[in-house]
Amino acid sequence: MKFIDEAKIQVFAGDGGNGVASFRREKFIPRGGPDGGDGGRGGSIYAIADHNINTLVEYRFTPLFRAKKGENGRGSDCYGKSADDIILRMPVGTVITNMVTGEIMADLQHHDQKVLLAKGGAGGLGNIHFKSSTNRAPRQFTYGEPGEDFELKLELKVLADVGLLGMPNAGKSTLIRAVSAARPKVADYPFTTLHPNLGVVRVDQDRSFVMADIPGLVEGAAEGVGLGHRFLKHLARTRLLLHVIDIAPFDEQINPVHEAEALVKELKKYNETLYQKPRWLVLNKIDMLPDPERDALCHKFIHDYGWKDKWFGISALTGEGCSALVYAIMDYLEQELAVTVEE
Ligand SMILES: Nc1nc2c(ncn2[C@@H]2O[C@H](COP(=O)(O)OP(=O)(O)OP(=O)(O)O)[C@@H](O)[C@H]2O)c(=O)[nH]1
Ligand SMILES: [Mg+2]
Repeated sequence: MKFIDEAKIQVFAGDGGNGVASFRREKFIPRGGPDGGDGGRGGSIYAIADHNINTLVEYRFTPLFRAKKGENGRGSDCYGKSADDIILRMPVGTVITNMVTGEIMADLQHHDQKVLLAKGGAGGLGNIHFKSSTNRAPRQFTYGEPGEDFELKLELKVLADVGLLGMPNAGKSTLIRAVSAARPKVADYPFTTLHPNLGVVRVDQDRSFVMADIPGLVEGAAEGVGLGHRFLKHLARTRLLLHVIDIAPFDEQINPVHEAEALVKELKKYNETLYQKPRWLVLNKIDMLPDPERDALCHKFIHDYGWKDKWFGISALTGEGCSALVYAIMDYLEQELAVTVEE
């Protein structure tokens, strides 16, 4: 299924049913009192997070939801029936924004989380409520209240601990395949990955983290070159970025150091916060380097690039170095979590 990460919808809660003015009419009761019932409540609209759903695609096809009006009250003390609520199932990670005010109405973080989007109108009152000692035959009743309606933007921001960042063909999808059960397509042409993929990396029985593979980024992405940079928003909530670099490009003209610099420049252009996020370098495709010089070539890259932080040399294809990488990530995430909890 195609991965859709944005949709606009309109939701209309139902109006409340009207109350009614009515009087008891029975054969031997000449002046029966008021018996007009209340109107029913209009249907409300809720969003509920469901981890079995991973796209907003259906909201592209059905962008409008209208809950029913509550029934009007009737005579003989009959209350109108309330209308059914509408429940919209959305992926975990969906952020719902009011398009008019810009206010965030919901941020669905866990499975089964339920949020009211538009409240159905209350039913009106029937004339039974207006009876008093001075007015035994009230003709008053009230109308049902209108239901709320909103224009909403839905945005799916995947929830991953670690995000992969890199030029097309760097081997991001190959890496996520090597360390998780995710099976994104891998091919030797750029922009194989067109939508984000999530993989659960199981380190041991009860330790795991989620990795996100996103489409490749190229120089000029901010200006729309390639697939642009809008996919970077999926990295917004990650705690660590892995910058995957093809250390042995097929084309001799390509200088990995320049490639890495160009990518980071795009990252910075996109968003300073993302740029400031902890980032490790992953030098991929070391299997392509001549064996005796492997280490020396990796170190040369790190030196030329002027990198001071953590880095790993791996082959996503053969799996070399991947488990060391995975354990280091797990340790880092656990430590970082411990610090956050202490604070
Ligand atoms: N020799 C070798 N080839 C690799 C390695 N990792 C990936 N490749 C190859 O590089 C090509 C691109 O790999 P992908 O995993 O599709 O790259 P990507 O970064 O996901 O690319 P996009 O989705 O286009 O951004 C494929 O032909 C892979 O088989 C590696 O460690 N060694
Ligand atoms: Mg890919």
